[in-house]
Amino acid sequence: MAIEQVALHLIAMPLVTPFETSFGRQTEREAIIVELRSAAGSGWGECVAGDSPSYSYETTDSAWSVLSRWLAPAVLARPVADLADLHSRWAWMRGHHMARAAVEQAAASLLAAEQGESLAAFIGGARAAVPVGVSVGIQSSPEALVDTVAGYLAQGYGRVKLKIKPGKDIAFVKAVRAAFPDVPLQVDANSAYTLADADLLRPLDEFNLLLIEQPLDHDDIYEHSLLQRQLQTPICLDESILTVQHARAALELAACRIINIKVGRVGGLLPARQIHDLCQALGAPVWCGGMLETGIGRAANLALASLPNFRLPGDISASSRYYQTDIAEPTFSLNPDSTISVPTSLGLGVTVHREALGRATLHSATLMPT
Ligand code: OSB
Ligand code: MG
Repeated sequence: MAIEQVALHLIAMPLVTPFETSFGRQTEREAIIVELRSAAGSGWGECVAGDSPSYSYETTDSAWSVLSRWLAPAVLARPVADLADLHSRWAWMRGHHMARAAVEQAAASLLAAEQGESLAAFIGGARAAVPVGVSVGIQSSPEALVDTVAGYLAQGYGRVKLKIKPGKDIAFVKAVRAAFPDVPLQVDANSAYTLADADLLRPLDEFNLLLIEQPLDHDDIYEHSLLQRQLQTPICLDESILTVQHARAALELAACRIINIKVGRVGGLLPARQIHDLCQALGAPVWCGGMLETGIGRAANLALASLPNFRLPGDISASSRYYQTDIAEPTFSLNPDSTISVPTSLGLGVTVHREALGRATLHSATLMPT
């Protein structure tokens, strides 16, 4: 499959409700949409890097640079045979996984369509619908959090993730657990604690949580292994797992028992599947994390989460939980059993709405073979 042009679109989309984590409060989502133009039409990918280097060192600025200077020329250089061929072209490069993943997702969508398959089938997914939950930002008080959670439960979400940070943790989780004794519940600290806070975290064992996500530093697998020994609740790593090697180290050191897989963080669907397969072989469940994606990234997340070892609900909520108007159609809605259906049409399974994309776009550039 020959790629004739690469278009990059820097977008900004207002969130329906601000999203607060231990990094800060976000009211808008910046992202780069990657469009690969071939004779068969456009393939689309979403680069999930944000405007600031908080969750990751990658930003929309760093990704724009790497995409235009290195990744676009690599994909334009000669026809793409398969995903392994594409990855081999940037195997020399360090990091910048979110930038790589956006190109890979767009190429995977085109390759899947060319083979007459949905993206899910193309990567080996099997399930028609995947269990999902909702990730709830930090609220001003435990009462406000209980109200917010009640709203999402009323919409049908069957699993809730609460963002926590020091001072906004035990009382908040306790209030939600008291109000909803049976709801599957988990927390995400986005690295807001240190090992010295183990006494602060241990009371979380009382609330029957599915997992505690990324309590400690983003690049400290070792200290997570020390913390896991002091907790009954499984630790799940997000920020710490960028590669298959990290996943293996984390599981063999017992730094976690569960891994959150995000396509952007690990550099694409192919490396995501490799981490999925390793975790399956080692007996550890995985689940699909989210980065407040538009419909483009969400479609890829659903395809990924249809693989068999995605055994916990994903952070893949309905489109309306994030955006008033999405840039892709159809939008995703929640089924009554707290699942979202995996797209079955050819390729990515969503169509980009050019006008909506245009309205969200701050800046575009088109790159061609040299
Ligand atoms: O840590 O999982 C995270 C969003 C942006 C950056 C990091 C994270 C998140 C979420 C939101 O938790 C998940 C979603 O897309 O609903
Ligand atoms: Mg997380």
